[in-house]
Amino acid sequence: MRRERGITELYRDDPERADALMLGRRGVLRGAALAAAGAVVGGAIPFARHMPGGLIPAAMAQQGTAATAGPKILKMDGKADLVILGDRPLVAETPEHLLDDDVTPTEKFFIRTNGQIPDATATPDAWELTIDGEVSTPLKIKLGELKQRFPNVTHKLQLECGGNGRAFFTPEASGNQWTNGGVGNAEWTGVRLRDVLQAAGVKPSAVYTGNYSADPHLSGDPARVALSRGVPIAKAMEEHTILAFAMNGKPLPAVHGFPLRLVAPGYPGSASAKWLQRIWVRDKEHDGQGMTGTSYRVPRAPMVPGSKADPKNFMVLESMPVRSIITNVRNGAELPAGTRSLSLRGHAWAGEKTVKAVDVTIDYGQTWQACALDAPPNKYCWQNWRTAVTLPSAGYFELWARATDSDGRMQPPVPAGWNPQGYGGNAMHRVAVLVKA
Ligand SMILES: Nc1nc2c(c(=O)[nH]1)N[C@H]1C(S)=C(S)[C@@H](COP(=O)(O)O)O[C@H]1N2
Ligand SMILES: [Mo]
Repeated sequence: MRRERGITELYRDDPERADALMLGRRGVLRGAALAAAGAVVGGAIPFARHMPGGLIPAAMAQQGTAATAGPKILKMDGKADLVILGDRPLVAETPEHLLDDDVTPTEKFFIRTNGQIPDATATPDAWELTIDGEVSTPLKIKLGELKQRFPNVTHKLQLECGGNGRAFFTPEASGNQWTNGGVGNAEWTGVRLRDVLQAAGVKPSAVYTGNYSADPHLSGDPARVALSRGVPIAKAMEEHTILAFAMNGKPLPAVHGFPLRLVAPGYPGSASAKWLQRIWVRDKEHDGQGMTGTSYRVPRAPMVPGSKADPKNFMVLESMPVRSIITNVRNGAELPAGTRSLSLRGHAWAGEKTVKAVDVTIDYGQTWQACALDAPPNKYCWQNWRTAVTLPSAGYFELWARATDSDGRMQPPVPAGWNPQGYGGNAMHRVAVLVKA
């Protein structure tokens, strides 16, 4: 704890000196600067000569600054100690070290709301779903009938917020400052959306879906919609796009969309509408709340970081990018003196792709070591990886994980593709550890 206080105090009491130590240095840390940086992170930095200039040590990158003394922790029945990123609307992320399970327990699953949380219905089987628009027979079907009429399927599917990783963009991107915890991998049970769409008879003119849900707008104004997104019709017809009524074997909790939600895995989480009431099959790209301007949209051509956006340059963010997390070692962990071998494990996923490699480094990327990587049990389940690293001495180390997707795309060291709302920031996960002397 002393070390965290030290960093916070250093920034509060003498921000210029702190910046000179932690940010303003160029190239190699030497002499007094190295000793001072070592004091801040709590130990010697054996690989200091490889630290990139300007790198903010991971030990402090996620622990709050002088302005935000510490994370605010969620206190909600049935939920673990998630970190609150916003309380109106409620947004909470899962610290990476709480994501160690292969299947994310419901209590540890992140929460993202854009509006209010609707009152849970007492009679879930009477919940009505409407399918209309570009279909030959519009449907109005109760959840009870939906469960009976269509085959029930269960898949492990990762769901990731489009803004996951946003906190690492420079300059700061607007929105909830997710680190890497806007993701979870639950076991979802429901019916395939395509079975239901086929029952309604999808017309050749169908291009896109438009979701409408029961969550009231934050303002309470019934004329305004909290969120209304959709997916291209081909995505809606995929085997793993489901209308889910259960999460990890139990009815969905209220915050996760009770009694019925979509799960469109691989896409930004916002496409997975909770509290779902209507799917409007459209003859063009949906233009509901969250589909236009710079919302869940990314530049076609790179833009100058921090510059003004031209909406004409923007397109809908579809597949999420590749990412990996280390889940068995907590950022800032102190390891007992003499620790030289350290097992590492975690998960990796890549939106609609699969992950073909995960590598780790302990020396700021000078050398990389390949990890063992499992195949997913079903498409869109995150993949487990593991390895062991050898730490040469006592001191401060950073463990970095980097995944590569099936197209050969790799996570960058810092988020690339700056955009005003900070989507798709998939920088490598960095975990600081201090091996006691
Ligand atoms: N109706 C509705 N559905 C929604 C949202 C919302 O605000 N309203 N938020 C979306 C976003 S942005 C994300 S990332 C996921 C989060 O799902 P979770 O809260 O179950 O983790 O739900 C999506 N579905
Ligand atoms: Mo999201």
